[in-house]
Amino acid sequence: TGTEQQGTKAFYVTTPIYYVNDAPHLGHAYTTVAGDVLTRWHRQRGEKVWYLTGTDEHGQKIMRTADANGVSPQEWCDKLVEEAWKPLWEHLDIANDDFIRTTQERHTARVQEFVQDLYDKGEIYKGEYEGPYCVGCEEYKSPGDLLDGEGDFAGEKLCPIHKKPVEMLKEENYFFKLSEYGPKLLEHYEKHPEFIQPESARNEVVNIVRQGLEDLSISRSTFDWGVKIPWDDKHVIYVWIDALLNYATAVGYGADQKKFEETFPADVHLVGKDILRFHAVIWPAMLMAQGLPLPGKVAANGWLLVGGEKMSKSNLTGIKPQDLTSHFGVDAYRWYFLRAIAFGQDGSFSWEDFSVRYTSELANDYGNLASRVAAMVGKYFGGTLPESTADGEAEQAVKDGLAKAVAEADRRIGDELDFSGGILAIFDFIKQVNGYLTEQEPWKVAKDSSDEARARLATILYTAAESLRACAVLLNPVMPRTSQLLWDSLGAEASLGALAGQRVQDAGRWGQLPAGSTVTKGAVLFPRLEEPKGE
Ligand code: ME8
Repeated sequence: TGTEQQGTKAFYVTTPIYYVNDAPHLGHAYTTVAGDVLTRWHRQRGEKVWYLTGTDEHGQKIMRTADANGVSPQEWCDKLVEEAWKPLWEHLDIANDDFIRTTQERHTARVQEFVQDLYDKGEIYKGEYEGPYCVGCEEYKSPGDLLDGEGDFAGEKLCPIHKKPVEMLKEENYFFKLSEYGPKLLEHYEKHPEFIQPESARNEVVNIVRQGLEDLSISRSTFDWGVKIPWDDKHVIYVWIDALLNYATAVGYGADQKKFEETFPADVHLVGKDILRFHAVIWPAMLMAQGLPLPGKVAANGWLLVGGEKMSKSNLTGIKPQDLTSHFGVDAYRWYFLRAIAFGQDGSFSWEDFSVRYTSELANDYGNLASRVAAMVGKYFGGTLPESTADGEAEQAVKDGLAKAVAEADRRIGDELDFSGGILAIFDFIKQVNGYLTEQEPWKVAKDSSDEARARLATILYTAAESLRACAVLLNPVMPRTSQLLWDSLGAEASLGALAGQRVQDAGRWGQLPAGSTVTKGAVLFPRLEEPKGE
């Protein structure tokens, strides 16, 4: 971007690295889009940013899926990554800076070093473990958390998340002395109330740790699809230890000290609430054990629900992200889930709700405003943006409204990860500008050819166009394609330069779009939706 300062630490954001046992669904895309909007926002603050995503490729779940499909685990992962995961992120305009795969040498070699180091420090010992294990979660469960099976599963104990039977496993394992880190973790949560977001997630974690932590089994010896324990190759490293370390290995841990120091630790780990314990308990304890700095924040998003249940690979009810983008478009897709669901809470997706919001907020409020303003500048001023010379109270109210929207969106999206609140602030401003036009009635003012009326008309249209200039900047992290169309239609590229170079926090500085800009009626920002095709 040309704005990156050498030597300063990047604002570093991660998504979970996703299991490649199947193709991505709406839930994975939800977290990844949120991270993309957050990092685009910070880039547009002029900060140096690093956005990481990737795939988690080891463990039993992947191994069994590959077996069932008659290919090796590596072949399976390669195929899924290249044919499903990477193409989806490209399709959704995800601007990640790197994509880590846990089967890459740059990762596995460093994972071994990390674990060896902990072993040498006496943080790891050999012991035996027996307990119920859920392969879906790749996690030993507490017996008290299990559900009683019914019907086909009568007499069996079920994982509360996957609703599938757990397996009793007994293994000789290596253990990490997690139990010793409880007090230090509690102290950290206490000192850094912002460490876990939202509040409900923080309370949940504090409760877990207060109840006392057990040592964590960090190796498996009953299968071999994983990173080998360096001092005992009958064992592979537990997939979660392997996976969490991606956040360090991807940014140069043990390999590129400069890169590592300029990036690590993450400012924000975005995670679903199902994997909060790994990120807010185990991961910081691993870092403490190595004397490495802890992340700034673990932000848990809620679940996208289908029929009241967590949307997952098994109960997808057939909706792929592409099924929605082909109907609503990529930008509307990126916007919808962040707009409609309070980040951190669960939310139900519905086709109807998406359609209603698309039509009222995107097409009517935002898209129509843009096309009306461009049409009027064309009709009354030959497509050349006129100068604003008759500013009064009504214009001041618009300027004040914009300043408020900018401050609020910047705080909510950039600092608080309150995407819906930030987007709402911008759309409230859009409503205000629509209301301004309705009151000022430029189409009536245009009927009067006096100098005074022409000056009013020029002022009204300038005010609306300059407001749209700011909207294009503020909504660029959320809807980059639409913002570019609007930017082009305002003639802003020629006078103000690239959209990506516009600072979000400066978007409210009035008068940036110069009079004389060539305004054209560009493509329709949000086309009318087709009737959904019947089955
Ligand atoms: O847990 N609603 O991978 P995973 C919202 N490999 N978000 C959802 C969701 C839903 N219904 N379903 C999935 C793993 N997600 C591990 C992570 S990280 C070191 C290792 C999102 O493929 C959410 O972010 O099961 C969740 O945490 C993640 O996908 C889990 O993806």
